[in-house]
Amino acid sequence: MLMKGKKGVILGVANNKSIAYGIAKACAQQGAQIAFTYLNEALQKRVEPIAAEFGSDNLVYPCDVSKPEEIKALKESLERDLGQIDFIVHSIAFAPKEGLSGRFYDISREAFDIAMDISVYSLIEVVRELKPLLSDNSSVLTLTYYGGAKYIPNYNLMGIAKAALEMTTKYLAEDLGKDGIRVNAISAGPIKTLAAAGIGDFRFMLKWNEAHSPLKKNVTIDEVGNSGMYLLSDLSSAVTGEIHYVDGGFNIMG
Ligand code: 0WD
Repeated sequence: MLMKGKKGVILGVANNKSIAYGIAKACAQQGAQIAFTYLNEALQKRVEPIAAEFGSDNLVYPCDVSKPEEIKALKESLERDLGQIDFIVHSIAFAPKEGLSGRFYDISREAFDIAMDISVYSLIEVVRELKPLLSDNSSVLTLTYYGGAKYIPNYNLMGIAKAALEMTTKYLAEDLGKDGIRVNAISAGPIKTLAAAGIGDFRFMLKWNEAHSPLKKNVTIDEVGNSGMYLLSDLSSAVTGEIHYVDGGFNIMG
């Protein structure tokens, strides 16, 4: 029971294929108490049964991270229902479809701003707003992808957002280390989820990763979940500012 006594919030469960679902499962199995958020009413119907599955029926809150007032309301709700928390999982990204295929340099300012706002700035704002609730031995985790470190066909605008997210992870880690808060990212290999469906020729990415990674396989949300649980637990008490690859080793290949 590596997460016994720990309480936290997971943002970014859309359904039971979401990476955030894999992380919730691993944390719940190790005894964590988890609060969940949903983006909108359509997703509320998906997230509520998932929360119930993990014994969190009364810990489900709206939070569209593009709306500062919803982040503030989340803080109030968590304070009321959980008091202190020990972990935050940020498993959220969005880019308008025009940013996920075709020629990168055609990207509009509007699409660029939306992707950066939802996929990057939201991590900073969520951490800042929830900081008063974080215990002095707490852990923040976000999700990134190799397309933020190297060119990946069609990842385009999201690659720029992930590069910014990875540096955000490091700057937050430095800022918050003195308060006993660790901040890490998992760079997951490609997984077929709702968000992934928006990326041009995603099936090719899956095949390519499988064929060219040392482990010769694609990763599962359970595998990312287990690594996430480690980064949220005290097992990783000396780890912060890390971009931890959970990709079958794909990133080491030349
Ligand atoms: O191959 C993949 N699937 C990888 C995903 C490889 C490596 C990293 N990632 C990252 C994604 O970029 C994202 O940061 O993992 C994170 C989670 O993505 P996911 O699990 O692949 O996708 P999904 O199940 O769709 O969850 C992402 C969710 C959204 O789902 P939809 O499909 O509705 O966009 O992010 C949430 C939403 O629930 N989301 C928001 N939540 C609050 N406010 C917002 C928002 N404005 N926008 C999207």
